[in-house]
Amino acid sequence: ALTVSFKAILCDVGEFHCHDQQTCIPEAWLCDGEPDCPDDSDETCAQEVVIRCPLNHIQCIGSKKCIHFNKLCNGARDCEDGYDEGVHCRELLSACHELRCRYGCVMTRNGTFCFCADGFEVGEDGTSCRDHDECAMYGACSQTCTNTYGSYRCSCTEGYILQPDRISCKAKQDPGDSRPMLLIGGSDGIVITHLNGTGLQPLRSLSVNGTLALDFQHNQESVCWALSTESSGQLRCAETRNLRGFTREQEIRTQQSLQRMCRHLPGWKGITKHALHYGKSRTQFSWSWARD
Ligand SMILES: [Ca+2]
Ligand SMILES: [Ca+2]
Repeated sequence: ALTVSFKAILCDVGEFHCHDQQTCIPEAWLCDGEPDCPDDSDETCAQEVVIRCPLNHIQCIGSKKCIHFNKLCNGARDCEDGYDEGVHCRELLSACHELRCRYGCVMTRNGTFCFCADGFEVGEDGTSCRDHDECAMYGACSQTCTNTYGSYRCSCTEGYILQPDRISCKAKQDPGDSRPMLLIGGSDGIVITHLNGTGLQPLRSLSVNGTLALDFQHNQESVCWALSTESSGQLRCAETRNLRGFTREQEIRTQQSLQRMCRHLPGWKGITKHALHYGKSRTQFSWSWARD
C-alpha cells in the first residue's frame, strides 16, 4: 500500500474544499454532474446541474438524460417527463416548414431550429450544414485527432495501440518491455510505484508545499513537475534513467506565474482530475502514467 505521509490540506483560492476535509477540487468542477470529491460533496447542488449534451442531442427537462433530436416528436416518449412529445409537435410543423432547413428541423417546447446529420453542424445562416470539427473539443481523442468531413479519426503515437473504443491509446506491451509504473507527485515528494502499489520508491523529496502538476516525457525519459510556494510556482525537470532516481535536474524559467498557468494547462486537466478521484488515499495527488 502507499505510505506517503499526509497533512491537513488548505485549499487555494478558486478551489472547493470537499467535505472530507482532505481534498481540493477546482470550483469549475462543482455541480458538473460528475463526482470529483471522494464523498461526492461537490455534487450536492442546490441549483440545476448544467449538462452539456453531445452534438444533435437535447436534455430532457428535470433529468440528466440527453436524447437525440430524432427522438423529438417521433411519437414515442423518450424523456421520462414526456418533454419530447406534446401538442407543440403539431403546432410547430408550419414554423419548421418555413425555416427551410437543409437537413432537419427540431421542434421543442421552446421553439424550432435546424439541425444537421450526425458529424455536421448548422452553418451561420441557420439552415445549411457544414462539417463539425470534433477535434476542436478537448478530449475527443486521447492522443492524435484528425478531423474529416462528416466525422473524425483518433490515432496514437508510435508505441501505442488504439483501443476498441476508437478513442483511447494504450502502450504496446512487448514481452521485453518494462512493466507499467505510476509516478505520484505527493505533498512531500515524488514517488514511483507499480500499478498495484508495490515497490514504492521515493525519487525526489520536496521541501515546499508539494507538486501542483507532474508530467512524464517518455521520449526524453524525463519528469517535469511544478512546485507551489506561497507566492509563486516553480517548474523543474530531471532525467530519469530507467526511472531510478533523477539526474540533470534543472529549473525551467517561465514568464507567467506558474500557479496560475498550471491550472489552465489543458493537457493536465485530465491528469489532475483523475488524481482527485484517487483522493481516497487522503492526499492531493497529481499523477501521470509512465508507459500507460
Ligand atoms: Ca420521442
Ligand atoms: Ca468532422
